Amino acid sequence: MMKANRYVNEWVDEQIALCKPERVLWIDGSAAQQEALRQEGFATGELIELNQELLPGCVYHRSDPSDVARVEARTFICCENQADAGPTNNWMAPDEMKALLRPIYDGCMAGRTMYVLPYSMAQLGSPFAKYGIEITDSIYVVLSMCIMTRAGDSVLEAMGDDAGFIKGLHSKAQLDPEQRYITHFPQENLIMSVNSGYGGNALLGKKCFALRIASNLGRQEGWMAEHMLILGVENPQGEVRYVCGAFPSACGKTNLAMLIPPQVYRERGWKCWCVGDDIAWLRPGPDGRLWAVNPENGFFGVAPGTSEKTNPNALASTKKNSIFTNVVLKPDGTVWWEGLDKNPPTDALDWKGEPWDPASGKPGAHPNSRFTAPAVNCPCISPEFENPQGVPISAIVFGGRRAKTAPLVYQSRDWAHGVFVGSIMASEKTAAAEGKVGETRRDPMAMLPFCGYNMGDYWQHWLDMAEQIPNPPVIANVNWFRTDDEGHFLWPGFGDNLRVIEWVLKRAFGEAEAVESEIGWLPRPEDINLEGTDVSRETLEGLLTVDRDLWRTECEGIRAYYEQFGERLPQELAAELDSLEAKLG
Ligand code: OXD
Ligand code: MN
Repeated sequence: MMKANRYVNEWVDEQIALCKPERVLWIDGSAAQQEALRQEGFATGELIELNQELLPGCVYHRSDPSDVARVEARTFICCENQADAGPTNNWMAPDEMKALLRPIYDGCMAGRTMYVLPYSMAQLGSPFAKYGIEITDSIYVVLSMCIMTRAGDSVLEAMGDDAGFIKGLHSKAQLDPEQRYITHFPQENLIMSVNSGYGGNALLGKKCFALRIASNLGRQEGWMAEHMLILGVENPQGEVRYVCGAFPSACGKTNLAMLIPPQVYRERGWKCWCVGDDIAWLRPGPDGRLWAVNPENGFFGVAPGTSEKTNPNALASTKKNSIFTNVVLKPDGTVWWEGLDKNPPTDALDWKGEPWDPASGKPGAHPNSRFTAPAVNCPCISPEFENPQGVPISAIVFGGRRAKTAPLVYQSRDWAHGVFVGSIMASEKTAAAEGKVGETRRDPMAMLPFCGYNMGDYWQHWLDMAEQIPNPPVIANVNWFRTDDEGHFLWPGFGDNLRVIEWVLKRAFGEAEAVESEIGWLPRPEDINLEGTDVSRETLEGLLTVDRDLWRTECEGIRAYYEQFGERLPQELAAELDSLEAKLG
């Protein structure tokens, strides 16, 4: 067993004194230790073994029915000044939050094992890499973190004598929703999460560290932590160009990250490679371009809707060494969820563990049920996935779900305008989400729940990055969800989205034409390849129109949204909005 450095040991000892576990187990990253933990999980019922012939290495887990999603209302940024957390984050002063949490953690691991898990976000030894220690009392969390990150002794070794690790204290405690807190102390690189066992709240490497804490680190150190997929697009000449994409939930982000080119593209030799499905860490490279790594090592994907048709690569990723949470459990030890196929099992258990009748109208899998799958399982995982230097980014696409306002695609005029385009991202609610259908939720850069400091300062950081990136990626906005007057989608989406990405990437290399509009550069209809689709030229023309009246109303909404940031709103963004309004007349 590798010995941790004294800073790690000191911090762990303090947490032992607070949580008072019966035992402490350091996670070494070995297969044997993980197997022993699986066996223990089976014995206590925390885990259920799945059919080892059909799903080798796979296990099943149910979370508490009150604990199935991230809890934004109970997620806090605890920095000294409330203004530094900004109007879009919950805030509490660090001392006050710690005083509130102390009694909740006091003795919370009595009779339990405390697991101490060293992990790395990004490839060990990469210039991007940051190391963390997660303390937890959940075997599910340990096994999930071993999939989602590089974990174990090798991380302690890479840390050496460094005191600069990210501290994460997690306990399921009593799973009490009233005492559930997901808290971040950016000034101490500390995360404290309690009373939840759900992945997004409990796998601290993901949203808590790789976005909320890392966004702070990026600002201090001159890089960016973003809620973005990373996709490599290989053209018939064998050249691979990389694009990052930020989308709010329910906009097909995982599908885009694992896109399969349309048949006519495949026949010509186009290929797509997944580097990341959720998070990108971006740094200026010595060549003046922006380089990206995916700091994670696995996918924590939404199961419902994932099928052989919608995303065969994601499905294939789950066929071994994966964890399924809150899906339907079939009597043969395999799993099912809505949208997997058209044959719901009739003799299975639902996500709560109760006998399930597909005719009941109740979903068998929770709508936010998940798979946790190793990235190496993905058939289209990029050969550059393990490259510690990352990949050079030629384009960034922002997107949302807009029935009418946003065209299929438009390109920003320059970096500052691109930051504006990201800052005004919005998505209309679907029936699946809370709130009124059609209501827009503004979600700048898809970072609304994940930006660990004032969003106004975050935009300023984006603007300031320009100086370090003389050769910046182009920035575009895409909208796969435009509808006709009857509400039918006009664009086929899925693999056909490559047609739009192709234009964006060609723009980055000066290989495609565009026309200027009030909102930015638009492709001419002939610039989007429609070969092999049944999208007509007229439909495409319609998809590329900009309705001035809608955009004038949009500007009012943006102005109202911007207002809450007061003087933290960067001047340049205020100027972009003024200029857009002036253009619209
Ligand atoms: C996720 C999310 O789980 O964005 O990735 O909520
Ligand atoms: Mn996400």
